[in-house]
Amino acid sequence: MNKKIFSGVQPTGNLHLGNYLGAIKNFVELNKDENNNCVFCVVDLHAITVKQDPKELRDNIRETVATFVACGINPEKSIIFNQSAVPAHSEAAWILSCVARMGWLNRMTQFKEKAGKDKEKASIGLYSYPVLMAADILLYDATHVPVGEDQKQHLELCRDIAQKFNNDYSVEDFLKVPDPLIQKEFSRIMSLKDGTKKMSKSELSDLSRINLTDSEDLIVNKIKKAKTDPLPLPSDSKELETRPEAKNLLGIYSSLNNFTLDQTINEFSGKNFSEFKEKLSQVLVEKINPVANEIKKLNKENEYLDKILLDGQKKANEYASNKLKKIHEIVGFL
Ligand code: AQP
Repeated sequence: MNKKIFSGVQPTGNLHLGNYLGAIKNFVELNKDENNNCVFCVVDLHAITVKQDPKELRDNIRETVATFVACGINPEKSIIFNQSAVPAHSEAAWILSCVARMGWLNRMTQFKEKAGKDKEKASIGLYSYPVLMAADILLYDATHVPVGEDQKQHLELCRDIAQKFNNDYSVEDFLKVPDPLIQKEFSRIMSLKDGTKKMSKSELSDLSRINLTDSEDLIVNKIKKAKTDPLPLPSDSKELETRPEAKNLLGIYSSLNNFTLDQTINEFSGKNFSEFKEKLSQVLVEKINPVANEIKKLNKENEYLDKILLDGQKKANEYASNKLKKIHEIVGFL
């Protein structure tokens, strides 16, 4: 079956191992299949839901494109663009926000986590961003959306919004209800400092994550300092339920090598963390070093990166503005 793939990444800083293993690795595989039409969006409108420095934001937009290409996404075989360059996203988001219900948005756990205790001071954009995300996806008739596990709830909301729009306006199947593509295993990579917290760009401590631009020394150092527990590595995956840091590190090793968790457990059962960490650092350096070098090289090629964005914008704009035009007709705008 031909798949229409849409996914987005926020240009909010260095992309990290969680973004790579949870999402971008999957983008690359989907992009290799000639039957798929892939749209990868740098979601800069999402980024400004929390304060951004304008100069850093511009740099981060380009660096996100550089990271896509360095990881293996082919810009000739996919549409890569930044969200703010296609106005249909913001317009469709407004229309869909009149379809979405407050009760649905009130259930979004990511808002609760990101807004923290002082919800009153969070931006309205942070609250309503899942509706913009729904617009992003629905404008391209995406059939499949590859995301990390943390985005599952937002994808469900997107499906609900699509179905309600189709029902409210009696336009069966007009907005395509997309399926999430979430990896079965290792879809949520956790912080190196706390195995119960997601690895994240916005976490203050850089030691909590492996950035895709980290040098060999930094990677080795971060893995050395990664939190563990005093026990030897387990022989059974059940034991990992109460050992989040061990589970996370073994998961990272498995995902990088395309092993199952059980294969990795068999390899290291009874061994101590120092031996395992050495192997983990090795494979991380092997996988990340070439990507880091490529990102650094591409970061100096602004003209090339801007051309990718401009080409992508033209194609994305044509598709999205056509879909928006139909939405206008359905809603009753003149
Ligand atoms: N820790 C993670 N494990 C697995 N997947 C992850 N993703 C993010 N973190 C992990 C997936 O990466 C894609 C892009 O995410 P994003 O950058 O748009 O936003 P995010 O999920 O909010 O990522 P961060 O790092 O936590 O960013 P900040 O700190 O800026 O909010 C998504 O598919 C996401 O699931």
